[in-house]
Amino acid sequence: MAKFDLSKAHFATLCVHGSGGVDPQTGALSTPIYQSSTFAFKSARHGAMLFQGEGEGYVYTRLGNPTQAALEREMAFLEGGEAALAFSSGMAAIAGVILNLCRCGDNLVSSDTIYGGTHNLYKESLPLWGIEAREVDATDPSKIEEAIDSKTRLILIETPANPTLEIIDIERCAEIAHRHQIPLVVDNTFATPYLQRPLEMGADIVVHSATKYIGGHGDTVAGVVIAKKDFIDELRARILRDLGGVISPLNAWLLLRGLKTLPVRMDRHCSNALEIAKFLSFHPKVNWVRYPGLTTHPQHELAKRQMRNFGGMIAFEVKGGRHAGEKLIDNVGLITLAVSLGDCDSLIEHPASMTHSTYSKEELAEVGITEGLIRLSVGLEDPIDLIEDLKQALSKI
Ligand code: LCS
Repeated sequence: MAKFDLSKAHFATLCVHGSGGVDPQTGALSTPIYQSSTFAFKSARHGAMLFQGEGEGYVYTRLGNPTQAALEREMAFLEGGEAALAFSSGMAAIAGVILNLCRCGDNLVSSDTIYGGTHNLYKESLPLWGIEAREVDATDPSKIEEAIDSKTRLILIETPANPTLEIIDIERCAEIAHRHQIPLVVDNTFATPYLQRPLEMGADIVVHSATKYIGGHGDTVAGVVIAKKDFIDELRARILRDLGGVISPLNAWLLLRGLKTLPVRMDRHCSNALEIAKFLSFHPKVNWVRYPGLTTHPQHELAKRQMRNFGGMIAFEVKGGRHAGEKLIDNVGLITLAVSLGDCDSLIEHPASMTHSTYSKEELAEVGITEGLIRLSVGLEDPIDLIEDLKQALSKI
């Protein structure tokens, strides 16, 4: 059979074929789930060689597994990176990157509006290991530069940001990072590589909570890091080997299956979200709506420049603040009241008391997560039904 050169393939083709295609041994179309903890060596010498990092072959699933490798190959393709490493969760991926770059006494500079779990890592755990996280308003990249000193080892930004949907200028942050000879890490969870490719804009490392759009079906917790091969090799040899946050073969396979439909799902998430954002903007009981695709979004022009489309996440506040917002989320029927995001099912939640309850009251106010802010992850249902559900819930306020 003729061979297709995947290096010339377009994004949707890579989503379907990027993991390596048909299994050469069995002809299986779907990547096999290598549900094995260990792998037999061909001889004592072969085993000893693999332990020295020489020769081809697998040793033990904490160090690598063929299903995990297929996922990593595909994620590297999709982000346009040299290599990738999968983790057991997005938090394991983020903590792994930080611990691989920082030693006791070092610091990192980060955007201040980020997932509440990452903020908790910064505030509660990193200080125990002597690492300081400096959180600044990165919508003004000069604030990042002001916070950098000789002990700064990385810049980490999340864009679009969870949950305010702030957009941060990746190219400008990369330029600052490189002037100071440190890497820029971008959490690309909200956008996915279909909507935004940070490495092409100068970022050095991309991290994902693959739990979200990469998996896409609300059934898997996982993380992925994409970077240069040297960095990934070190991350595998030190962080994965010693801290052990490995993805299971079954979860790697679930992500591979999810990836096959990523562009189709993202197109629908984006069109549904735009329709709902417009509906909410014109509703008399809604105070404000934040969606990067609306011209009213303060960084709409930047979002247009660095994203292909604007994603499936919306933040909004109803008139009457927190109390009215609670009434709304208690009255939706089709939309599910739950954290997480990026699933086929639409999910709604209240960040100040849920995903971002790790921020103090003062911190919430400072980064613009208002008491009344409601976060909506727009799913793949018919938008008419979603609007109907929001309409009836709004009528109860
Ligand atoms: N990065 C971002 C942007 C996230 O939204 C999350 C999780 C993580 C990293 C951590 O990934 P995990 O370990 O959960 O795979 N965000 C969540 C959220 O907003 N609701 O529930 C989890």
